[in-house]
Amino acid sequence: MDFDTIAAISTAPGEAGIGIIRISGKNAIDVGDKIFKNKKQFSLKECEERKLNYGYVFNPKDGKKIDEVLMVYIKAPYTYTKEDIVEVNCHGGIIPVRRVLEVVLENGARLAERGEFTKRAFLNGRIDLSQAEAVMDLISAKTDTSFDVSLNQLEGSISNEVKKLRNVLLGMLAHVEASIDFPEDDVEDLTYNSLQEQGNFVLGKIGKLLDTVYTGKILREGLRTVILGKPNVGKSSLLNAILRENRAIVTDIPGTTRDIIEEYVNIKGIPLKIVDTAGIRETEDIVEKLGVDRAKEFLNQADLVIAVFDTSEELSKEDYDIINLIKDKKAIVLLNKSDLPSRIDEEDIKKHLPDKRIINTSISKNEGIDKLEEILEDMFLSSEVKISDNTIVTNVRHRDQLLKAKDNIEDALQSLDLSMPLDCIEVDIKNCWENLGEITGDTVGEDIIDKIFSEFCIGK
Ligand SMILES: Nc1nc2c(ncn2[C@@H]2O[C@H](COP(=O)(O)OP(=O)(O)OP(=O)(O)O)[C@@H](O)[C@H]2O)c(=O)[nH]1
Ligand SMILES: [Mg+2]
Repeated sequence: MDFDTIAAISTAPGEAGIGIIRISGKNAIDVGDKIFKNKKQFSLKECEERKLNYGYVFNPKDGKKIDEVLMVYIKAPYTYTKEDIVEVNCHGGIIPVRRVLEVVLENGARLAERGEFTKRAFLNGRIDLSQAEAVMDLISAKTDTSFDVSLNQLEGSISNEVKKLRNVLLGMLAHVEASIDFPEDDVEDLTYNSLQEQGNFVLGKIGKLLDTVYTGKILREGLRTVILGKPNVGKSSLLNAILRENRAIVTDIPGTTRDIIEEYVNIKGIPLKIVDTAGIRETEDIVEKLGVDRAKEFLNQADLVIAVFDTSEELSKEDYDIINLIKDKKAIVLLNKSDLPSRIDEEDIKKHLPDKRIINTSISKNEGIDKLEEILEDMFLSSEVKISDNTIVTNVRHRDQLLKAKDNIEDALQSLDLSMPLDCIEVDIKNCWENLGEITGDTVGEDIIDKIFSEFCIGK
């Protein structure tokens, strides 16, 4: 496509060794040519393509030097955007990059919108929409695992699956068309059977992709983990032990933590968004009461609860309240202060929470934390989904499209079961084909494209 010329600062703002200004579009090389001279007074076009050229950027209006730079131009189509591209490596730091950008904008480029370079890569057909989305995920990845999954997606893991399914659906549509155009009774039976077989194949594959959504969500957003327990059992001590820093205040006064404390931590590749809460108890103290309410709110949104009990004391009413609160939750139970004589019968807890993993810990002696981390890994990775050999759906938009596609193919299969007329079935198959096409961007509207790229950062 024939677009105008855009430019933006592609490196993060702040002081750094170098800063990069990127220019893309049909006049990119002209713009670069106007503002660059190398040491022998050659302009950019007189220099070799695809080579970093040492020289300086100047203002053509008054000839004043702006910064010493390395500059390169690369001709379309073998570039990120499939357009002519110029990149200026100037000194990092707010002033040099801003001054270079200003002179670029004065000489024929316009400031790029968020994600506009990647949007052009998509519109010019170098990558599809799911790959463009992967670019953003790569940049914002918080753990190695989520980075790896995004890299797979950029290399086409989702695109390939979706393309295969759309091909099957297209075959089904062709079959339906042919049967409508040339109706013969014996062929019709065959048509129904073969459509059913292929429809089930598509449904199965969509189901497999949807199975990965939970893992994908955790990789993307982090496992929301709430530490819960009555006051003084060692919740804040646990947070500190996991973070390996003294983040939360720890004292032997019950009711020390009043507000929630939220931190990110990476445990064996699993991103955890971990929350320490105020100890749950009935209290007249207004501030503490608010803290307890917030703890309960967070509990509702949690993917995982770490429930802490103090084994050096007998189970109290508050402990039983906690047990009730976590019964139907994914939870790990810590019996803490195991360095002190025990007054809790583990069997009693097991009786009330038969399906929960229980660990004895002494957080102050740093015992049992490894075990907790192992169990976390185990719980997370023992699910059906193995990250390494699977296409993982991490994107909510993809999930929604898959759910729609699933509904449509299920409708089609049901209609086939009831031997409904083929043109009714055709509509559902076509819808499924379109739902999947929205993932790769083949059938997507402009509004959705704009929305996706507006969430990108400037300069990407
Ligand atoms: N003996 C022993 N003491 C511990 C252990 N873990 C924590 N403590 C102590 O228990 C007390 C309470 O610890 P905190 O981490 O503040 O407990 P909390 O659950 O956050 O308490 P609140 O914020 O009041 O709800 C502190 O004096 C800790 O040093 C342990 O494993 N053994
Ligand atoms: Mg605390």
